[in-house]
Amino acid sequence: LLGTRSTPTHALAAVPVEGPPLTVDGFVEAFLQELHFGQGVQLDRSTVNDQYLALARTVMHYMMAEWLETGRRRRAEPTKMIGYLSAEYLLGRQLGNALLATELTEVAEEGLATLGIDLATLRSQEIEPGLGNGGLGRLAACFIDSLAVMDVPCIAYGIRYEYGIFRQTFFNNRQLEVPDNWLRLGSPWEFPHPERAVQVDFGGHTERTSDENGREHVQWVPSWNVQGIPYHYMVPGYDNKAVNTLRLWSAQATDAFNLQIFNSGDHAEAVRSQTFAENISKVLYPEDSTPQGRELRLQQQYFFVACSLHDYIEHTLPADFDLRKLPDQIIWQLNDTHPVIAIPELMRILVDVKGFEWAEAWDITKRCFAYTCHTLLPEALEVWPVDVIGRLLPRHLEIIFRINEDFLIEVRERFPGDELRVRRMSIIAEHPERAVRMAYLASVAATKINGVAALHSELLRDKVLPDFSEMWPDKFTNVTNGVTPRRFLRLANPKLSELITEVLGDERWVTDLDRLSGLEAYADDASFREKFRQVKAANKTRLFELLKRRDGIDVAPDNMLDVMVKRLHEYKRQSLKLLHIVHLYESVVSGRRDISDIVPRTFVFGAKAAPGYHMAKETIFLINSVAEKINSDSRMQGRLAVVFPANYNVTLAERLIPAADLSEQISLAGKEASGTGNMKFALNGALTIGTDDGANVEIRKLVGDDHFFLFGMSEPEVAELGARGYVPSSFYEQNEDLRRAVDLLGSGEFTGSNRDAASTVVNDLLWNDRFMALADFQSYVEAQARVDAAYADTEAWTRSAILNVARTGFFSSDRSMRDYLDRIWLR
Ligand code: GPV
Repeated sequence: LLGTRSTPTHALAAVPVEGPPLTVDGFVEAFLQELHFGQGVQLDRSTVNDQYLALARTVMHYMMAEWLETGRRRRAEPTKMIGYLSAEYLLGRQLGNALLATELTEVAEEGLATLGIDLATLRSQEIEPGLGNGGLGRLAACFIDSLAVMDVPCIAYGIRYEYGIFRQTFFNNRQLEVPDNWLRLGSPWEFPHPERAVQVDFGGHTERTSDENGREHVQWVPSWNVQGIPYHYMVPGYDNKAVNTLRLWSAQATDAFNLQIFNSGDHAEAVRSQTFAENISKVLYPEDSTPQGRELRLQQQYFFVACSLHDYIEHTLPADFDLRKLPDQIIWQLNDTHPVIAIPELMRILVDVKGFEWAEAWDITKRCFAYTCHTLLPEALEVWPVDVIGRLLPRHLEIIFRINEDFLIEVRERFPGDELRVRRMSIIAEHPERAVRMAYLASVAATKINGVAALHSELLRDKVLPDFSEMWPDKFTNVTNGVTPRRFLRLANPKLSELITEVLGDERWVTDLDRLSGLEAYADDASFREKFRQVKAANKTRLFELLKRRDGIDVAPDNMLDVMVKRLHEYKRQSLKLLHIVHLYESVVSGRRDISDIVPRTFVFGAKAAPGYHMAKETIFLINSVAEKINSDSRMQGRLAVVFPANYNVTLAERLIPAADLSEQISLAGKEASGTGNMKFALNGALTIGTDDGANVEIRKLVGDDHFFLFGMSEPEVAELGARGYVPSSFYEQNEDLRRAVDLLGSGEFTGSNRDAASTVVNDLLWNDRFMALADFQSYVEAQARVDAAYADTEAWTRSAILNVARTGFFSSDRSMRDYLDRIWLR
């Protein structure tokens, strides 16, 4: 293979690199160069796509200079590095952020205008790289943004899926999935390095030999392999000249493997083997918080992890590096369990390849990894059947068994005679089939284990991994999630940003979000409140124009905008939101309430369902059906509306969130690990209606009870009701509003008198309702009435909205990164 360290030219002094001049003329010249010599087209013949690609490449020239300089500076003074391992990065569009980072936005706008080109048009040409499912992937994107902004050395590693998260469309109110061919118009933000390819082995068996000292050596004899080609993405900081690297791996057939078959005359087989190899990075698994036990997924996981460790050890570290010092140089952060196979992989490298004794290798490995858990749902904890791992990675399975053996000895020493505990804690589950519990493997090896919000970390310690926290209390810590203020405030909400900068006097808040507290004083300033409302109104107009263009949806301009956007999942309870809407509708059409008593609202949903998640898809169908009925009912005109734009993604989030009045965060308490959408809404001046769950707990504490609509059972109350035995139908029977809403939903009223279409969801609510929507219904409806009353007092509402912005600076992902550095990475 061609993978190499840098060639001997390093003896030559590095030449300082400079980007094009930061002037309008300099920019225009660089842009035309790219158009002519990059795209091979003259301006008068160029398409919007030509112009977009040339613009992206031009901006990259500016970033590239800083990227090279960052690398040079870091090599001169090596410090400990973060190796972020994540199977998902939900990046969103790159252009706006790159322009912001290079301070080129105005220059580009002006320069392009002199050529008769509209920057906004080029920005909307970009297809966002949807290389993630939802919260977990978006969190990774926020984190790497913050690390660059803080100039912390980090290489983020992942997979360059050829197809990202599917594009959602609706047909007859049902979700259809269209493949996301995001690379089809070219992808200017990446550059491949085929000369840095890494070979990844799979399958086969192991062989044992002893040397003259009687020491056993294990040799893995794999049966097939692929190669990983790295694609580099620059991750720019902000106003600090630092640019980090995101390295995504793409799978290809190895040349040797191909050639062998090709030469044997079987051309068809050669093509087949190539297809087989390339399948590994072909498509993102569209599941969110549910494990999908497909062998290809394990191949993906091992593929990117093996490439990444090899890349770091063989290509990034100096050639003569003493691996005993590895923990001083790198900490691998495991973004949930998807990359946990890195643990036995590092052991394999140290013991089998580098010749370390097991004990020393384990001592090194234990100090190189930290593990973040992102869930509380037991069914979302990944397990891999022993026979699947054994077939794909026989040596790794042996290593896992050995780690487990040593670990269980330790458990027996600590808790003599407690065989029940030993069985509970074993990395290998015996039932229903022998399988590796990846979260346990991670917990045994990691220096630190963290949850993603205060409540989550507590429950993780006490309910998900109680035996592990008893054994190693100091391993457990919390880092509350955060979101990047660059993308989700500065870029997504330019009008609010301008207003904030105006009153705070400068833009330092963009990298120091606690400064938003300076807005507190203005909450009582009537003229400021008026400006704040104008910003919100302008953001609504901007959103409604987009929805008109994008989906042909008309939205009444003056309604309260009530938004629930997130993946569709039962625990998130979109069905509870739906029950509330149907309840309002029913109370009007039945004549029990006058429509004029209801504060005019537009309900917005955005949600993708995993293609194989039946209940979630039926819920989407039901939401669309209810929307169709309500929106076409003349009695509701301008008073109640439900809109559900298809294909909620980062790009749409950036328009939706700044326009929202009310943020729906209504998961059953104890189920949402954190949530991060909740933070984005609060920072953009929406008020939250929410349960005491995930990061809602911390949001409420910071903004204050008077500016947050709390409802529902607390986590201990949920546990108690569960223990008593929850009977949803008893809530149905005892609550007339609920009964009427459920009955209407199940009657076929919304589904063309086809009762069956609604029955999946309605029957589940009545007879199962695992996430207790019916139990929280009354409390939810009451909280919504408080929302109506609060919204009617415009000045007080605006004041609350301003205080939400002023008090949520804590949720910057810059703060999350500081916490990781203090509590995990630099400990
Ligand atoms: I596990 N999360 C996700 O998006 N996908 C997953 O597979 C798993 C977790 C989410 C959680 O559901 C959110 O509560 C959390 O805010 C987010 O991860 C980031 O931590």
